Amino acid sequence: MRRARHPPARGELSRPGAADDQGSGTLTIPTGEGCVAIIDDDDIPIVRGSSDGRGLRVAVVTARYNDFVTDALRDGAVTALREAGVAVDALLLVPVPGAFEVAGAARSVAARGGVDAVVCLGCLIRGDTPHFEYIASAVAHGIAAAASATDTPMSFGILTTNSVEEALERCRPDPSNKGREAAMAAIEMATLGRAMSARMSR
Ligand code: DLZ
Repeated sequence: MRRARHPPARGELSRPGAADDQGSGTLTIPTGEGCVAIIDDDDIPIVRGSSDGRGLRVAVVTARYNDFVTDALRDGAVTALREAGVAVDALLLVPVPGAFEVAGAARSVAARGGVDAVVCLGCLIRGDTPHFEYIASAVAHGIAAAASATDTPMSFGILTTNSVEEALERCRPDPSNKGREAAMAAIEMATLGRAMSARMSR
């Protein structure tokens, strides 16, 4: 394959510095059949979130249905948020009846202001849940729409599993806990928003 090397000229791309900016190496960009441009990505501006939750206010909306799973997801999320530096009084727990109610509550809490991100938690188990696909799809779309309508990051920690066993595997009190993963995604997206505001308003 023919390769063209196109280092950008100095000054062609501006690159404001930032503490969270760890970009390095090269970036390979297809430019057409048989031709690839390799550029030094040190020259490309980058904005990214972090895992630092200090100063963030986060709501955790949790479905009570299947609470033998969702309590453990909530505990994983809260543990991760606290470890990331989110203060106790900057956390808000919002229990709701079931997964179907999660998006509405997430939207309500975000629309009232005062939160930087919402972690959405629930558990749908295929065998136990008639219309499983329909409900799962409604919940996913509802959360995406709520995040979009309120311009607030909302992470998706709704388990959709084939069995109780699969659900239990995903809520263990360890790094694989999906509540923990959702919490860290929420922090990254909230800090990404802050980083964008700081950089892109220049
Ligand atoms: C009704 C129902 C069923 C059958 N299954 C689940 C489930 O697996 N996970 C869950 O979070 N909620 C379930 N629900 C409850 C609905 O989400 C909702 O709370 C009720 O239909 C009331 O609107």
